[in-house]
Amino acid sequence: MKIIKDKVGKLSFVALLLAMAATVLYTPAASAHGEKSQAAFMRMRTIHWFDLNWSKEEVPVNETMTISGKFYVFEGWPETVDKPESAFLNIGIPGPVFIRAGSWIGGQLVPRSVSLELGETYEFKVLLKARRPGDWHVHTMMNVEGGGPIIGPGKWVTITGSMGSFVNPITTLTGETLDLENWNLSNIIFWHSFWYALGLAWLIYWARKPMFVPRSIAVESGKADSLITPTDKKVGMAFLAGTIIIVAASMSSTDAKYPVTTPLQAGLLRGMKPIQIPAATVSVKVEDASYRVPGRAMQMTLTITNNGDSPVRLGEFNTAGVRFLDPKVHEDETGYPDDLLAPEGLTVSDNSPLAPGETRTVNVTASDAAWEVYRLADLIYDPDSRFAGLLFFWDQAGNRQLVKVDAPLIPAFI
Ligand SMILES: [Cu+2]
Repeated sequence: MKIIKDKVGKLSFVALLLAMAATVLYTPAASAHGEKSQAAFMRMRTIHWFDLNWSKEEVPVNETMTISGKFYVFEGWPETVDKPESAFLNIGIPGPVFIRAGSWIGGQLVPRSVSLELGETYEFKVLLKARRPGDWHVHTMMNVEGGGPIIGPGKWVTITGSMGSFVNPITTLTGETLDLENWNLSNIIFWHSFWYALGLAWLIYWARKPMFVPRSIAVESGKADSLITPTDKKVGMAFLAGTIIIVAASMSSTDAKYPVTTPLQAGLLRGMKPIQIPAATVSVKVEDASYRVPGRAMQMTLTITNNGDSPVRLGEFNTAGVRFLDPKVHEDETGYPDDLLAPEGLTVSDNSPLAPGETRTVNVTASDAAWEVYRLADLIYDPDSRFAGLLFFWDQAGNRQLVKVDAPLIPAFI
């Protein structure tokens, strides 16, 4: 009877090990990124992405596309999120469906983390090379140390062709050309399997013996020494010595084969060049702002003063990548993602041109299902219900001005 129990115990232990191994190895394909579950204030009050352009909607494997645009590092950055002193310009995609061939901020190559200044606007570009066929949601993204990944707007891009034809050739500093996609793959597989097998052998060796309860009883009754036999000691020594010898030998053979190696480069790039935007000649004061839950609309009372020398009209309100437009002033021709664009979502009580020197108080409504779909309305349940965004004004000649707004938002439930 005892033997049967022991066997059952060992079997279930092995089953547990296999289950754990399977969990580690199983990685399901991600179908969404959770961009909508990121707190609304994170998307509205950290990085404002605008003038975005995805150069292609369909791209064959091995071909490249770019995502370019600008981002404004919001001046009223929330206290609860670490400042972007160490930030990394990234792309939000479900795994390596593209490889990043290069990224630039203000024209400078940024393969590393950068330090960004609050209140500044930067121009960026990311060059991507298509790797895995499928329909992918491609987002802009900024990884902020202590703040997490801050996701920007996403657009669906289709990659066509077959992944088998993907190549990623590079030339090393010693003049060797190799394909990073499968370079030394067999070696990588060998070492992973080897150490996995060795670890498993170690576990199985000890799992053959009585475990947990019998061991505990033996220890409590003062027979702990009897649990480890001289053979166990020899096996333990052999594992230890074997591991050290294998590591030392393989390391010296690797050193001999690749005498020149450089470490992975890390570190922080400072002094990113922001765009010099001329000071806005339009000033906006938010008198009040409320969000009407039943109407899925945000209402703002704005006092707008035109200190410039040409009449202007309000054409766009952009928050968290959702763009509300007044079609009489501005229409989007960039192929901006549909779900983030409300082409007629902006209503201004009086949007006749505001003459130079004139001040006017208007009611502005930004309404679209995106408030709920993108869960931006969740903002009203925050302990610090503030909204922020960018207002764009145009004059007759098509010159655009950008004005930032940041104010408390009061919900209305009726
Ligand atoms: Cu997405």
